[in-house]
Amino acid sequence: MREIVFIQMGQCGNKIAEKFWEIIANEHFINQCGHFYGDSILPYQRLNIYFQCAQDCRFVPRCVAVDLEPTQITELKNSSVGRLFNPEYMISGKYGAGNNFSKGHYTEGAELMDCVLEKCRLQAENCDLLQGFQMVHSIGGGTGSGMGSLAMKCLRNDYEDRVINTFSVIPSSKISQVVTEPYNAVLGISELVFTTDEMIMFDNEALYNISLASLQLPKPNHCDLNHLISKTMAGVTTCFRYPGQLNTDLRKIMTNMCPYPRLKFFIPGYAPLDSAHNNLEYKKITVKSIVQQLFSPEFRMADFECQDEKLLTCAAIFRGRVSSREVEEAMVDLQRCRKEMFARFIPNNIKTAICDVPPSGIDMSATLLSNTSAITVIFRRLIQQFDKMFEKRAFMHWYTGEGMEEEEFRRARNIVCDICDEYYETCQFDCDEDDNSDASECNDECDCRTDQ
Ligand SMILES: Nc1nc2c(ncn2[C@@H]2O[C@H](COP(=O)(O)OP(=O)(O)OP(=O)(O)O)[C@@H](O)[C@H]2O)c(=O)[nH]1
Ligand SMILES: [Mg+2]
Repeated sequence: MREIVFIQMGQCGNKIAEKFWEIIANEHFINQCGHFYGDSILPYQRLNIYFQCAQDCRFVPRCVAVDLEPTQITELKNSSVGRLFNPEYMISGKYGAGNNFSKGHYTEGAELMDCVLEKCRLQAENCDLLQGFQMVHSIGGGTGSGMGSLAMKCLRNDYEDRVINTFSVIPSSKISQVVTEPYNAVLGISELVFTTDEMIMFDNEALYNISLASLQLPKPNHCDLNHLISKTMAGVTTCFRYPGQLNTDLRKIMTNMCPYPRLKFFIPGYAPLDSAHNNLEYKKITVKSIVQQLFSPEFRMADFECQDEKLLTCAAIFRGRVSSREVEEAMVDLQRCRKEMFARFIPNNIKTAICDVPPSGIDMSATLLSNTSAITVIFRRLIQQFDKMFEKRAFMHWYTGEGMEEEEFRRARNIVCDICDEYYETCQFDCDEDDNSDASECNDECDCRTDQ
């Protein structure tokens, strides 16, 4: 088996992970005590990817839960999936990192790091053939950004040839009042870009907008956002969890999706999106409507106003009894209509996979990962907020007080700017090529807007 060790870091990471485990336990017919109650082989076949089989055929999530304060870990233990977890792999500190990257990276978090690494090592040793690590965290929090990036740095040293993938939540002032988040986020990204292989970025701002405008939730909260994130994570991991052909492990995703080593930031999408108030049972869902929604800006999970966005690569994973011909036609239609959006110097840059097993409650769904220049809009938003504070050295004493130096901030900012430049330069390759495209090829019937 190609097992994955899952790391859930900080409050945000553990809250999202709770939902994620709830969904995948349900999909794989694992009850609250960890026992398999299904009657078919399909959900059982690859259970070992995310679960460790313990005594009495009990399936235990192969995860390490970490937070520098105890509250969230206690909540996780008391949640509906709490009994699934092995308490020995739940680690908490006392006081938290106080929204401060440096506490997570250099002081409080560093003190607890040996313990975290030891737990990761034990989990890895219990695997037949470890494929890599996945971490879910927020890059706005002190623990999520500081300790999360430190953990990835240490794991990269210890497991050079394993794949490291993160699900990283980007902060937004629409849902959080913490002023130091742009510092933490820029510092976090500047570390993670060197230690991870692929980063799937969830922008809280976009998720908030989707919830408010498209799903019509009057006042979206973290729970609403986590509903969307966890469903998408379950979608992304479908190919690992069930037998299939494409992107069946972390390394294949990496190879297919990253044309250059530093261009490894993926924006996710999921369709059909729902909420507690927006019930899908009454809607007709077709392959065409799913594809339209996946690529429509109102439903993408990264907030951006990118006029000349270029999609370098993308992977779409369909679930349910969908016809591969219909999927192929819908994708071809889309590429024809939105020709300008796809980078021409990478032919066949859309990969699709189909998994017969639908998510529970609906007939079909799709998840998209896209490596797109639009990520730079988010990075620039963070840099702008970072610059405003850094210009006046606001809140710097919290960081220098823990031993950090101003130079580290400058370096981090430059690294994030360099990533933006690299995306920009890569997209210029298309301008160098002859443009033989003819927009009129797109027939009038082809409507790539969502019909939600
Ligand atoms: N989507 C989502 N975002 C969250 C959630 N909880 C916190 N956040 C966001 O994450 C950022 C704060 O990170 P936390 O995870 O609370 O912080 P932490 O990693 O525990 O670090 P410290 O509390 O500073 O030690 C803010 O931008 C929040 O909006 C959540 O459940 N879902
Ligand atoms: Mg916290």
